[in-house]
Amino acid sequence: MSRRGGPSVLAIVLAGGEGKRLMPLTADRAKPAVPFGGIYRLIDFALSNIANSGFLKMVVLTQYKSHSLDRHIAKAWRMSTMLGNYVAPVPAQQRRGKQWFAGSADAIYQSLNLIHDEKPDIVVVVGADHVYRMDFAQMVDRHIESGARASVAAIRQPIELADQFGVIELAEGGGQKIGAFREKPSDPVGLADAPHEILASMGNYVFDTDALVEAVTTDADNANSKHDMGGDIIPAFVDKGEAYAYDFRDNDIPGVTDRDFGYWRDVGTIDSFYDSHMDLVSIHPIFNLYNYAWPIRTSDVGYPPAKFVHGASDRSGMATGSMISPGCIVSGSVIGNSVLSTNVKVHSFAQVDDAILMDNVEIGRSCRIRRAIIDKDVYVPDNASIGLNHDDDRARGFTVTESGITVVGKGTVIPA
Ligand code: ADQ
Repeated sequence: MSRRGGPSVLAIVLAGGEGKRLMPLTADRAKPAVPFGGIYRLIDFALSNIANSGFLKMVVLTQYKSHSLDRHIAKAWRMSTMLGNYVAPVPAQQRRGKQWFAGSADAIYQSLNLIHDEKPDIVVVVGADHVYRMDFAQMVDRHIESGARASVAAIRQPIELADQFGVIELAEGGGQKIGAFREKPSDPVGLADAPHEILASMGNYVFDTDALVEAVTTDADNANSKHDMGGDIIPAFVDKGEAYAYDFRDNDIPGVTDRDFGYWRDVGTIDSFYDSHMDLVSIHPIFNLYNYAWPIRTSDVGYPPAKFVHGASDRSGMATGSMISPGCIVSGSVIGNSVLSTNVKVHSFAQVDDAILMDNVEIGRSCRIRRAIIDKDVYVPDNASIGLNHDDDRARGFTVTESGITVVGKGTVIPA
C-alpha cells in the first residue's frame, strides 16, 4: 500500500519468537501472542504501529506455537474493517523439510513469494515482542533520504544489557552510517558521550526490496549462517557500507508527551512483563494507553461492561488503582493495583493486590492474591491464597521468580 505519493511498502512482522524467559506464559503460545494490558496481545503494538504509519499491507510470519496467534490475528486484525484482508498470517512454508524452524532471516526467505507477488519498493521488517509507539513512515522517509539499502532503528540502552541486543557502532565522520554491528556482544564498548550506554538495534528494519531479497537469498546458501536478521543479514549490509542507523529519538508521535517519549520496552522476562503492567496502573503511567492520537488496536471482545456488585458481603465489590476489562464481575471483593483481563470473576470477601489476572480467571470466596500473575482459565478455589507464601506456591507447582512474583500457568487446576 502506498501513502499518497510515497513508495509502496510491504510490512513483514516477525512473530515466531519462543519467548523462553517468559515461561510459563509461553508454554503453549508464541511470545507475540502473550496477553498484555488486559485486552491486548503483544503483537498488537507492532501491528498498530504499522497501521498507524499508513502501511496497510502487512504479513505476519508465524512459526512457533502459532495457534493462538493465528486466532487472535483472524479475530482482531483480519476482520478489521480498516484493514480489510491485508493482514495475513503466513506459517512456515517448510521448504527446508524437517528443518523448518530456523532464524528470522530464514522465515523471510521462506516467504519470498509474498514479496515477489507484492512487488513493493520498500520492505519494513519489525519484531513483535515490544511495547512502544513508533511511526515507521518517518523511518522510511529517512531511509530514502540517506541512500541506505538497509536501515536499523536504534535506541540507547544501558551497557549491562548489551548481550541482549545487536549493538551498533556508527562509522567515523559523524553521520548515521553504521561502521560495525555486533549481535549480543559480551565485550561491549560504551558510547563516547555516554560510556555506560550502547546504541542498540530495536530489531526494526527498513530495506530496499531488491537488496533484502538478494541478502536473504545469499544467506540461505551459506552453511555457516544462523539465518538471523541481527546476527547475519545486518552485518552483511554493514560490511558493504550500506546500512544506516535510524535514531528513535527523531521519531515524532502525535499525543506522546515528554514522559513517554522514547518508551520502548521488551517485556521478555516475567519481571519486565510484571513491571510494565504496574506502570500501566500507576497514576501517571509512562506508557499511555489512552493516547487516541496513536491508538493501539485489538480485537473487539464483545463482552458487556465490567460490573461491581455487593455479592454476599456487606459492601460492593471495588477496584482502586486498577484496569478492569469488559466482562469482569467483582462481587463483594476488593481489587487494588491490578490488571484484570476480560471475563474475570472475583467472588465475595476476596482480596487481590498487585496482580495480573488473565481472561476467564475466577477467584473464589475469601481468597487472597498478592504479587501474582494468573494466566487464562484458572479457577482459584474458595479460601486459597497465592503469592503470600512462596514455599507453598512452589509446592503447588507455581513458578516464583527471584524477585518474588508468583506465576500460575494457563489452565492450572488448583486443589481446594
Ligand atoms: P532477538 O529478539 O533475540 O534479537 P530473535 O529471537 O530473532 O532476536 O527475535 C526477533 C523477532 O523475530 C521477534 O519478534 C521474534 O518473535 C521473531 N522471530 C524469531 N525467529 C523467528 C522465525 N523463525 N520466524 C518468525 N519470526 C521469528 C533481535 C535482534 C537484535 C535486536 C533485538 C531487539 O536480533 O539485534 O537488538 O531483536 O530486541
